[in-house]
Amino acid sequence: MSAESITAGLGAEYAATASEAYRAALQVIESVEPRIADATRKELADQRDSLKLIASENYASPAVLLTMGTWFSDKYAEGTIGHRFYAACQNVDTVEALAAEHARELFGAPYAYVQPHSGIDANLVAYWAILATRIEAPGLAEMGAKHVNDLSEADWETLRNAMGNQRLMGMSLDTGGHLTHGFRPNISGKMFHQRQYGTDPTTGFIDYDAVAAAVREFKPLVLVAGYSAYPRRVNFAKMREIADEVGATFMVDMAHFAGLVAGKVFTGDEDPVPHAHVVTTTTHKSLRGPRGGLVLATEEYAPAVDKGCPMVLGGPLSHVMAAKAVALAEARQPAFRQYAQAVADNAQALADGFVKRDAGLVTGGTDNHIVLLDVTSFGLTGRQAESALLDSGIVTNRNAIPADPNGAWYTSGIRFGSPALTTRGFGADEFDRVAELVVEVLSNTQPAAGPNGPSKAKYILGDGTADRVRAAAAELLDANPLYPGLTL
Ligand code: DSN
Repeated sequence: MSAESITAGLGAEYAATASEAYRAALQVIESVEPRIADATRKELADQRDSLKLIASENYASPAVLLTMGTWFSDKYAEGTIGHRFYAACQNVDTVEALAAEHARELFGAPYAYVQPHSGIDANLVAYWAILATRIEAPGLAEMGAKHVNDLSEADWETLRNAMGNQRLMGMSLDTGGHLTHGFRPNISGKMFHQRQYGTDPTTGFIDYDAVAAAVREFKPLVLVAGYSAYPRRVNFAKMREIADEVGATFMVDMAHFAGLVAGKVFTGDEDPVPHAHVVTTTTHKSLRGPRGGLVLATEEYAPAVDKGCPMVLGGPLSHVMAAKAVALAEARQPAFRQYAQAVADNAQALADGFVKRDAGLVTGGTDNHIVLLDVTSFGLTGRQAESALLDSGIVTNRNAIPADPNGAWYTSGIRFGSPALTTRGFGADEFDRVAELVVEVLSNTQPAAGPNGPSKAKYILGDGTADRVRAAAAELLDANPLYPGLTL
């Protein structure tokens, strides 16, 4: 695999032009609010100088980043392509249509909606589109009305109650699901009567027979698959069969692994697009685009999804839709497939690096881009481990593990992801060295007591560890520079 093809996304080929553009932009910002210019410079330096292993982060290309800084930001365009509530949206129409076309072509989907501002917004659009299609539209027909505004107050109340009394089943948060998949503190757990499926307590893997039994018993209107901390692949064909048994709409949130779908690492039963009625994603994780979301849907659900704004969303961020179009165009290049394969190979190398150093992994390994380390094997909480790693220049996030004894705040796990460092050009040897450095930090960290006894947050990092690890990390980072040639 050629290293250049993986790092091509960082824009080395146009670094001189990008440097000029950024220098000019920072000069302009400086003249208005110098502290923002300083923070912007410092953010680049911090990102360049640390091992970024947060599984949901990446580095977008300068082309994507620069696309966001334009006058499209100033335009209102509520509505959809060719059907806006504002005048003079012809250029926004061009941008939105191009982004949607790239998304449809990239993922092989009949329909794409590129307006969602985030993954949560994409999921809300999807949920309301499913309710509109499955409950509102047939309810209206039964009541002999064409539009909700034609209903009497009493009929509307009946329909509203029907929409607010539906069932949703998704993966539980502690086994790797996402808070928008029916977690009570999130709106998804309040607007739906929800129940969750988990993983096998012994193996940590999804047990499809157990999911099928739970779905048969609960009979949800919506079955959600997808995860933010499950280190394994999902068989979406099997999940669709389970949904079909009870007539559930099958929705997949591929926010984390959209890059692996786009890059054809997940194909066949592991590609959610041919199997789900609705697929949602963010655009900034493994897909390596701007912060935002999108929804893919079958013809049946497309008309309701297309009403995402104003149904759920405020005015579309046209400058971000433009950047989505650029990022999706990048993901359609052959080099992106090499990148996606390297993401999966590197996560494997990281997991192997932990296993050979006797560090405990949830499910014993990975076959996607996530590695979930159980830090109880080091006598630490996730919070202590996250802080000690950060002191040493390793940026991760703490994460619950199944049946976590320390809850969702302190946690017992650290989640690692390979997308960002793979974009920098790290390969399997570098990821093995990263595993070695992580183990070095955690082996030299002790839990410490707080003023009132045992603490889940306080820790003592052995003398010299942070400096030693930072120096070793610097060697890896210097050999794989972020935005090579970009100078501010
Ligand atoms: N915040 C994202 C993540 O880190 O996985 C999910 O919303």
